[in-house]
Amino acid sequence: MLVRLLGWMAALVAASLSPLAQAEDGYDLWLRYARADDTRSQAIASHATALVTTGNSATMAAIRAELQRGVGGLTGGTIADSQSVQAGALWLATPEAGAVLPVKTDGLGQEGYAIRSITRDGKPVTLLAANSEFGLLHGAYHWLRLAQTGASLDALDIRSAPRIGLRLLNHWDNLDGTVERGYAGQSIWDWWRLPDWKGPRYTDYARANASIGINGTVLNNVNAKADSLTAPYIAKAAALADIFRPYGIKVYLSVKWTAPMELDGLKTADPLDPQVAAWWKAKADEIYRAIPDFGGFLVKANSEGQPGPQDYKRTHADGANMLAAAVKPHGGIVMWRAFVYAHDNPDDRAKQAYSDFKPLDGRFAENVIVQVKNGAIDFQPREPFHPLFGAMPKTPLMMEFQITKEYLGQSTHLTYLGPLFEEVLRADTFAKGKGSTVAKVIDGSLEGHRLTGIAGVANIGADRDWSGSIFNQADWYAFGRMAWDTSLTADAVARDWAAMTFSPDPRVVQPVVAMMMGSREAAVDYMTPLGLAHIMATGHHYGPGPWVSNLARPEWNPVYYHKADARGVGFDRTRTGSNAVAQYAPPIAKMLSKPETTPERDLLWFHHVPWTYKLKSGDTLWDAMVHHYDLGVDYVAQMRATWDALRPYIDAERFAETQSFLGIQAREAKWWRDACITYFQSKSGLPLPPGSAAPAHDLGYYEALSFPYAPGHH
Ligand code: GCV
Repeated sequence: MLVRLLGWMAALVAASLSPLAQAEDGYDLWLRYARADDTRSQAIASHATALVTTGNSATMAAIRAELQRGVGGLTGGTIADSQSVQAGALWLATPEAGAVLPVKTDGLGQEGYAIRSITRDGKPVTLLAANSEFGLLHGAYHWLRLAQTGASLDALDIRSAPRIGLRLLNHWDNLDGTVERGYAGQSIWDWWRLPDWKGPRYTDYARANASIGINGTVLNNVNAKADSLTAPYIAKAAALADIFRPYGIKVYLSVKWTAPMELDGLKTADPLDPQVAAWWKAKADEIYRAIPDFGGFLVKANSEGQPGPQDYKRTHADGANMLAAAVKPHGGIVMWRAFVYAHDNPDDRAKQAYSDFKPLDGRFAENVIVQVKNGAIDFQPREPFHPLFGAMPKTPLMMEFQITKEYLGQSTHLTYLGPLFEEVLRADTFAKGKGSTVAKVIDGSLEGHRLTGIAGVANIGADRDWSGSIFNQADWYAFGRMAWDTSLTADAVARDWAAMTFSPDPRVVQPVVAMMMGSREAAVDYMTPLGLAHIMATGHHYGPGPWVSNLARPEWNPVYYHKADARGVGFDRTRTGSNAVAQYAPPIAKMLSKPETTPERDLLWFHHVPWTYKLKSGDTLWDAMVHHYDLGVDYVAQMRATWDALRPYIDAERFAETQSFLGIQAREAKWWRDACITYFQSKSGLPLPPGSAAPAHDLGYYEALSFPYAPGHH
């Protein structure tokens, strides 16, 4: 027995010395705190000789633990707690702690922070000042980011505060452990063993989110089950809320409209029925008894088969306001989704949310915020910004992005979403003249709203690496950073992420960022170039299915979106078609009314254009379309080559996974290209432009492919 044990131990020691043992599984995300080189390590240590803090709250304990972990990992040393400021100390202080701060905290709110290199009694120290411990927490993560990315820690003079109040993840996690549109395994919420078993992963989830400024999480799927509002599930949510609270993260729940009927046998869910309102009020009271800082409700109503107030001939505002009254005494809010389209409405799907919601502007209670997807259809690789942004000045609107890449290659394609977020946030609605960006709509500055928010549909699951791939972690990261500061560029965020995730070595950061920055455009190219949309195959939305025309609802069929025929391709949304362009402010509507003035990237979204239409480049639409498909495939080949050259700098495990996934992406980009070209060629009847390779198979081959067990589709 002893001999066997010794043998085992020897094997373990050997394993820990082998290069493979240094491989990383991605669990640590961007908070790896890998040992810095000696020069860097000394620089960090000299700015962290001691940690001066006051207070013993759980938040302060979390801050101290994170700084210990960070400095410890980066330098191999420790950072000692100290009562007094000494040379090289990190001094964390709030005005409440009684300190007379040499840095003003006005304007930093309850979450912002200032970091400044100062001299205190002749000693150089780094002061991190904030109005609250949550501000200190965010500031500590900022300082750790500087330490991790190789930035200077000298002469710091940083002030940062979020403009958007609610920065939330939306989990589409089901109570049975599956995740709708989740590609990273099962749900991280172990509902079955909660509230008793509270695994360490929940704390690491909170750390990761706090490190990028996320301050709330909706735990369950918007396609909600009433059961999540029963006492046992409230207790489970409360257990999570307890873990997240020290990190400044509040818990929210999605609710099912008919919960009062399903759970307590009420005869109706009519929002104007006093019994229904009383039920929700009592339910809210019950939740707040368990979770005093509960954030509020998220609602998907009258959308894709979900029940809602319209079933009782009431409006979305009637429904939202009734729920808002229930949570208001507790300071809660209601996030009411505008993602609606009705099976009995023959109008262009892209118009329906605006048509339903615009007339309700000004009719929502003050603690209601309407949650609008970035585009009018559904998280496509590219969509023009949603026309509701800028069109409801009296109503706070929050953004809904999708971090999980339902339509962008899911877990295996490297398609960095930072550029998508940036493109949408910077889009100009012209609602109040030039410069009325979507970012200004959602941060409340354009129309003077105090309730502001941004949500991202999470890409998190129980996979060891959280997000299904290492590079998908970047989308979670970018969402948080850009929600905190909408003026950040996707490029800057990618740099930080690459430096923290792999190495601050420029030989790593530069090529990794280069791969990332063009990757979303490449997916647009090999999937839906020039404004095409929603031509994914049925159900799982993974591969191509432009030919699909047999689904029950017209707007579930790709042919509805591209309308390809012998003459041309694209959806006419001008006056001669659905006139969706009229939902935009006049300067945009005018620009979009003609193909010549429409940005080419959105051309087929707004116009049905002849195959022989000449683009600015002089190419015909058909040739340009094929060219874009080729570009997308070529880009993936370049990413593979770039990644292969990074082998010496990346640990074996993460290198191999990414290499393998890029191989999948290369194969599938070609599949997308070939299938789409074959299909569209069957309409255009035109030859491929010179130099463009013939697709590998005929149309029948692509049409016959089927993937009944693709993940994420529940
Ligand atoms: C949660 C799309 C997705 C659905 C999702 C829906 C929504 O239709 O395919 O899975 O349901 O959007 O956002 O409500």
